[in-house]
Amino acid sequence: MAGLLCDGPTGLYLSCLDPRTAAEVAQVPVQALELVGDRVQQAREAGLAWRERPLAARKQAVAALHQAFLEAGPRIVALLAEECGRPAGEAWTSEVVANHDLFQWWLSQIDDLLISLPLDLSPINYPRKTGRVQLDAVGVIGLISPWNLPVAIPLRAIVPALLAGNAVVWKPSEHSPRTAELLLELMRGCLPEGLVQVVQGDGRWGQAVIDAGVDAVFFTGSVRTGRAVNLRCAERFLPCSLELGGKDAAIVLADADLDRAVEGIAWAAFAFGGQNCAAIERCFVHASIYPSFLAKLKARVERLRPLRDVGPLITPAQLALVQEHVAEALAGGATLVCGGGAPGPGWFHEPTVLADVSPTMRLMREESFGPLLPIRSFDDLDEAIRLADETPYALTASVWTRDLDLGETIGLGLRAGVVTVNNHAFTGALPQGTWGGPGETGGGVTNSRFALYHMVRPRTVVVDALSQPHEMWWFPYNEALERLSRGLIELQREGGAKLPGLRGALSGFTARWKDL
Ligand code: TXE
Repeated sequence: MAGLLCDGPTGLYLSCLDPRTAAEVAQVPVQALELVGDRVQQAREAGLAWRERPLAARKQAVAALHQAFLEAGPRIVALLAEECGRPAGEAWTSEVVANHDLFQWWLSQIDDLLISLPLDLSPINYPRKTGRVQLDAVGVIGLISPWNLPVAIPLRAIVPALLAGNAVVWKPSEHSPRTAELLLELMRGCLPEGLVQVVQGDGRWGQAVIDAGVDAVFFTGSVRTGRAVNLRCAERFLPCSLELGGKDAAIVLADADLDRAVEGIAWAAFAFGGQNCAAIERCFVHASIYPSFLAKLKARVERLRPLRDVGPLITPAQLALVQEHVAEALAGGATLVCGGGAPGPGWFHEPTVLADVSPTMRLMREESFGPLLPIRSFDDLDEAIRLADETPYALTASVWTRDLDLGETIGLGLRAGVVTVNNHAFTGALPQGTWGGPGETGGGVTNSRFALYHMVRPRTVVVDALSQPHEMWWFPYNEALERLSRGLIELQREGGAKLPGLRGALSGFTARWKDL
C-alpha cells in the first residue's frame, strides 16, 4: 500500500507501506503532472510503428513478454506480499498462473479474432464490388487500474490491447506502484521503447491521462471514481470501459453439498482479504440447513491462518470501513459467528462471519470490500432471489445445489453478469469468458473477444472494380428505376434473386441508363 503522495528533496514520490506492518518499505518517484501529455505523445509515436508491424511480429514480442513474466514469477509473488500483503499461494494462483493462461489464450486466439470479415455482396445488386470489415487498433489506450489485483487486472487489458496494435498509457493505483514498475521492467526488455508508459501518481494523474488525448479508457475501481471517469470521458467522446463494484450473492439450497459449499464460500468471501470485486458479500442459506451450515462455516473460518491464508486490508481507510460495517450490523441485532477483531499488526482484520443480518444493514447494501461475510436464512427461494438482486451491483452470483439444471436456471434468473453453480469468482481468470455486469458494476467487459472489441475500431473497405458507368441508385430517379426496384423485390420475394439472367438484365439496364 502507498501512503499519500509525498514531496521530498528529490521531488514527488509515493511512500510505499507494507500493509502487514504499516511500515514504509520503499518510495516510488512520481513525475510531474504536466509531463503526462508527453508520455501519451511518446506512446502514440511508438504505437504508430507498432500497429504497422505484422501481427506475427507483435505476437512474437508479446510471447517474449510472456516468458519474461513467467521467469519473474517468484519476484512478483514476493513483491505482492510486501505491497498488498498477498499470501504466496494466492499470489501464485491469481496473479501468476492465471496470467500465464491469459497470455497463452490471447496469443493462440488473436489471429482469428483480428481476421477481417469479408462483405458478402450480392453480385446482382452490387456487381464487381468487393469489401471487408477490418479491425484497426484504436491508437493509445489509457488504462487506470486499482490495487486489489495489481498484476492480473492491468494485464487483462494490456495483453489484448498490444496484440491488437495499440499503445498503452497505464496509471496504476497509488497503493500498488511497485508491481507496475516491475511489469514495466519486464516490458522494456520485450516491447518497443515507449509503447507502454507507466504514469505513477494518484487520481489527479489518472485524470491527466484522460485529458491528454488518449483514444479509449479502461478503468477498474470504485463506483464513485468510475462515475467521475465516465463523465470526463463523455465530455471528450472517449470510449470508456468500466469495471466497478460488486456485492456478490451466494444462494445455498437445501440439497447443496454442504462441505463443498462451506469451502467454496469461505474462499470466495475471504480470498484477497475480501478485497475482490467478486467476493461473496452476501450469503443466503435455506432455513433447513442454516444451523449446520453456520456451524461448519464457523469451524472452517476459524482455521484460516492470518497472512498465510487471509491477507490484510490495503489501507487504514479500508480497515475502518470494514469495522464500521461490523459495528453497525452488531448494533442492529446481527449475531457474531466468528472473527470481528482487528488485532494488528498492520491493517489486518479477522475473517468475520455475521448471521441473522437484516437487508437494510450497510454491510448488505454497500460494498464492504473486506473479510466480512453476512449470512441470512430463507424459506422462500423467490425471496432469496429478490434479495440477491436487491443491490445496485450485478457482477457475479452463485447458486449451490446438487440439482445443476435448477442451479443454472436460478443463476440465469439473477441480474449478475457472471453466474456460477457450485463455484464462485474464479471465472475472472478465464480469458475465454466475459467478466462484468450491469448497474453500478459499470457495464464494461474484461476478457474474451468482447473486451477486444473495445480495443479496436471496425472499418469497412469496399472497392468497385469500375463495374459499370452508372449505379441504379444514382440520379436521375425515374419510372424505370421504380419499375426495376419493384421487379427486383418481386424476384427476391419469389427467391429468384440469384437468377443469372437477372444479372444480365440488370447490367444491360444500367448500361442503357442514360437512354431511358
Ligand atoms: O479506488 P479508486 P480505491 C472499490 C472498493 C474500494 C474503493 C476505493 O470498494 O473500497 O473502490 O478503492 C484512480 N480520475 N474498488 O480508492 O478511487 C486511482 O488513482 C481518474 C473496487 O483504490 O476507484 C486508482 O488508480 N483516475 C474495484 C484507480 O483510479 C482516478 C477495485 C482506482 O481508484 C480518479 C478497487 C479520477 N478522478 C477498488 N480518482 C474492483 N471493482 O475490483 C482515482 N483514480
